[in-house]
Amino acid sequence: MSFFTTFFHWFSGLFWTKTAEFSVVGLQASGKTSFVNVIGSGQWSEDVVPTVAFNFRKLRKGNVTFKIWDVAGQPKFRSMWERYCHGVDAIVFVVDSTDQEKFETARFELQSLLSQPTLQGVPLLVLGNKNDLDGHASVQDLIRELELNKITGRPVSCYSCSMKSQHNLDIVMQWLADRSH
Ligand SMILES: Nc1nc2c(ncn2[C@@H]2O[C@H](COP(=O)(O)OP(=O)(O)O)[C@@H](O)[C@H]2O)c(=O)[nH]1
Ligand SMILES: [Mg+2]
Repeated sequence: MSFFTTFFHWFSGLFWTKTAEFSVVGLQASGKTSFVNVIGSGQWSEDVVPTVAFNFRKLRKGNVTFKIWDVAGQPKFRSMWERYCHGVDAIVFVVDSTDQEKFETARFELQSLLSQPTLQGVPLLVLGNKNDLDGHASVQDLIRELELNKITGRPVSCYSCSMKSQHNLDIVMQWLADRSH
């Protein structure tokens, strides 16, 4: 490599940003839009308008540009998840960890999504949201209920967090930044 090529690589590295693209899916009212709002603007709001179809958001943290698809969770939109998850660097699956009655549906939807051949190997991050509320499921509970230990062929992580108190969101953002390239 010539001096100039080496110099160019060093120089561009100072300004170059890396990119991580991910899709946020999960049942309705689990906190997907709240997540995107909180990481985007640091703003927590009690009233979130239910998402119709999807929102796209781009934001920059340090030298990482995040491209985020926030996909609606109502039953009629779930068939779109696969399309939005295709080709991303990570799938973020948000669960309301206080809504035990919906764990079975969440497991079914998550496992169906992951069984799509187009999504093979895509890393998965499961967020057990709303841990500011009493009676929320722990990470251990979520691993069992969503059968996360049966998932093979991709990296899987699960964190308990809260969009409201922003608990654990720093670890979550680091996990996502680590998927950038
Ligand atoms: N207590 C609590 N409520 C939350 C949290 N995250 C979201 N919510 C509430 O849950 C409801 C659904 O949130 P939203 O972001 O619209 O969910 P989405 O349908 O998955 O996009 C809203 O009333 C939010 O205020 C959280 O961490 N703690
Ligand atoms: Mg939403």
